[in-house]
Amino acid sequence: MPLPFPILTPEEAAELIGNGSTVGFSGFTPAGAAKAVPAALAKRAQLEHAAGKPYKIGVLTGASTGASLDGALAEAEAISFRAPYQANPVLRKQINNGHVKFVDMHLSTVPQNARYGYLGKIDWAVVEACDMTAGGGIVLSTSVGASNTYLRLADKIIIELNSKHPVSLLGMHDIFEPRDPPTRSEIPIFKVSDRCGSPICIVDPKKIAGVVYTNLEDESGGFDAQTEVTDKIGQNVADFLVAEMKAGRIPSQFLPLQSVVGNIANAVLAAIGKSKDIPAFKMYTEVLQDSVVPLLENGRCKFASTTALTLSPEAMRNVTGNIEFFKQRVILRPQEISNHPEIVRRLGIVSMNTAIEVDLGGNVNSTHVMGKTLMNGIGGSGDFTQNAYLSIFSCPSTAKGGKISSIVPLASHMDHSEHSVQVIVTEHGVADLRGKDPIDRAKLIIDNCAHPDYKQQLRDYMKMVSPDSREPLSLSLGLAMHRQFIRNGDMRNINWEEYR
Ligand code: 0RQ
Repeated sequence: MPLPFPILTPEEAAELIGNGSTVGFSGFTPAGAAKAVPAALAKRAQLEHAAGKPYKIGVLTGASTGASLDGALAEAEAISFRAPYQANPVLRKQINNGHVKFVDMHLSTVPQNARYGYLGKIDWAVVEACDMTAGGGIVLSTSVGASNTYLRLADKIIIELNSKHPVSLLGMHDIFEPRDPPTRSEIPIFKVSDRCGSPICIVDPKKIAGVVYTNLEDESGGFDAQTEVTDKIGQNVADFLVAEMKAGRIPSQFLPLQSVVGNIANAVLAAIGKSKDIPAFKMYTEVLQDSVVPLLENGRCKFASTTALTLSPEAMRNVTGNIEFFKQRVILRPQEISNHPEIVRRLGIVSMNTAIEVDLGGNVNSTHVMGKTLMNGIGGSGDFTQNAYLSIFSCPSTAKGGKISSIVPLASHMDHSEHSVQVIVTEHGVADLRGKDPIDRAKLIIDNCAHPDYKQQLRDYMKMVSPDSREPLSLSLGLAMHRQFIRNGDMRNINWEEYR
């Protein structure tokens, strides 16, 4: 039976969305992101601008998206406001030069913030689906993110019905939106594989302004090849987890893992996957990336709960080619649930996230280079870190060919505090900060994690911290390595006296 909704071209859909609208798009990473309508909105913006007319929209999503959404809209200078996360170089520049307002948020909190109106009125939801019904049943595609909430809150809806994604994805999603306080009850997930919601989103069909038919692959790229440094970090994390199991602090059946997206995360998962001492494990995470697909296939990973299938086209073909197998092993949840503090704490998750820099107090900066320049955003790293049973941060000990130390006296921006960060890992080793006093933590981080080029200068810094200070902090020298980098382009061989 044909759908009782107007069939629109992407351009016709874009015509409906007026200047100044706020749009909730699907997409958590490029997985499941709307593609055709945002690309048409970008073209429309260029035409309007060429005619001397204003055209910008507020863009809400689950997390980062792909080239057709953040990329095209940023290039067309069509974004006025953006939340909650991005990873696009053009947009990043516009945020950093103040042309686009950006709110960096814990991803689990986005739907609730939208419900309470902190992100403004949501005029449109533009959401990718793999199937839909005449009655307003929507089968989402390769991510859930915040789509279920945007579909419910938006005045009007446009569906991108993407035939690239098989309709047999039906059954992989578990859509559950908690009530708001004071009537919220527990979220009934007690095991990684528990389901508590519906396989589809149900919307008021009167809100559906049209359907745009597409046939487009997700714009998720592959990853850079692993390097010696990322391999070493991965091995250090795996060895640490094995030692924790042997010490009885991780039970023999293991605990669910959370891991971010990226090269380091890929290397960590590869090392855990290969370890003979780590039993088959489960993941409760926000992004499932390529490295997990073979681990699911060979049984090393028994089950994965996520909000996005961030897979390269080849890995996606493996999944869709064997969809019934993967539907028994993967659940796609809303980001409000995949990252929910209640579940993370209940399941005893081991969180594995990535740092830009770590300070000697154990505080982590994941978002801002030299304290001011936004890289991507906090993403879900805070949702997991604050509530994990065991929170691990990894990073290479240096950046920019050794000119920047990732271990610094004082972080130039703080995302994860010493109260939540438990373990630091670089290619040189592991600093287990649990149960340690601040000064002992600082010594451990220098001894075990700092690059040899920086060990002595960090030890010299510690000598200048007042002996009666509880914290490893000199107010005058805390940011001296950053100041030297801005002045000379290199943090090495600092003369501390110059900065006193
Ligand atoms: O810059 O690209 O110009 O070379 O930061 O660093 O080492 O390639 O590592 O890609 O894993 O990113 C923390 C940014 C790490 C990421 C961060 C520069 C470095 C390079 C990238 P170039 P690497 P990664 C997903 C989960 C927070 C949010 C989160 C992140 C670039 O993991 O955004 O967890 N995490 N999201 O050179 C200056 C330093 C630096 C530095 C690294 N100390 N100073 N530059 N870089 N350290 C959320 C979802 O969307 C799903």
